[in-house]
Amino acid sequence: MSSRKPFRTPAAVLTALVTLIIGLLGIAPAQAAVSTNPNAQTWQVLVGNQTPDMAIQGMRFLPGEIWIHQTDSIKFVSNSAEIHTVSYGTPPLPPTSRENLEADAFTPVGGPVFDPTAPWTNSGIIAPPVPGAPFIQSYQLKFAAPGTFTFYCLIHSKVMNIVVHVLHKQATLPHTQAYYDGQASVQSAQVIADGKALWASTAAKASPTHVFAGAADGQAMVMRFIPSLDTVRNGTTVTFDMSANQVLVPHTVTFTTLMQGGKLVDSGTLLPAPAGPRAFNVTFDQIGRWHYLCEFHDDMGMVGDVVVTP
Ligand SMILES: [Cu+2]
Repeated sequence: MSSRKPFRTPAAVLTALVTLIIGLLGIAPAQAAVSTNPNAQTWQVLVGNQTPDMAIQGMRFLPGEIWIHQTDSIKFVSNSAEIHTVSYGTPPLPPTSRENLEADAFTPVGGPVFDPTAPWTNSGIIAPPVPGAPFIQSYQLKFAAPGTFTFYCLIHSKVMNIVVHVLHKQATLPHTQAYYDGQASVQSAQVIADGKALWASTAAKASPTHVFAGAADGQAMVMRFIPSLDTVRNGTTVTFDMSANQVLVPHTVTFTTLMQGGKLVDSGTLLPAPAGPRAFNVTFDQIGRWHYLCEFHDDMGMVGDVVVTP
């Protein structure tokens, strides 16, 4: 089950993609003049971030803006369990279906030198290693010509982007890698704080009969059931609610042993409205402790229990 997770995650963002591919073209012209500048530097950018328990996932490049010289390179490095891409331009398949999105996200396009005149550049999936999955843990791109280029994550839409300013070789750069590392730390902490606040405000709205299946805003996702441990009396109906997700992350409520009508109780894929069913109701009719999980995010610890008392 968990091995399917990375492949199923892109389904999440189906509708988010509708707004995604607009306005990213038409930037600077390129000269194919890659020199062998001995002073060329490789800069590092982190892709995503998370808390150590993976409960909070950040949808940010760290830093989100960088100034480099032409002939320099950027190494984008996986920094969270969630999958991401480094992408530029318009993907070949319109993101109107999950299949198209997966095909675009999983297919690397472009060479080691960035070509801003190409319609589409894509890293493939950047993520920690998963057996059998074609994930890369880092992605290095060299920049030949000056210009300003906005890259984004195809999985999480244009809200997760990085602006790359490529300056002429003789220009003075405003910052060092150490500065960007500091920026990355500050921005990472901001994202985590945002996720914790979102988690707390969602918990304040929850009750034993109203469990939230995750929460997400523009930059942080809480990969937890809120609350994850629930106690109700037999006969109670519990609503598992998707409405705290403001981005189109998918979750499931999949019980591992609770049977009703001869089959395991399972919500199937839930998406926030209007993309899909926004809630799943379960009326508990058996005393016991019932474990459930999110099929997409159980690897990140998105699991729960409902204790049903007489
Ligand atoms: Cu989930």
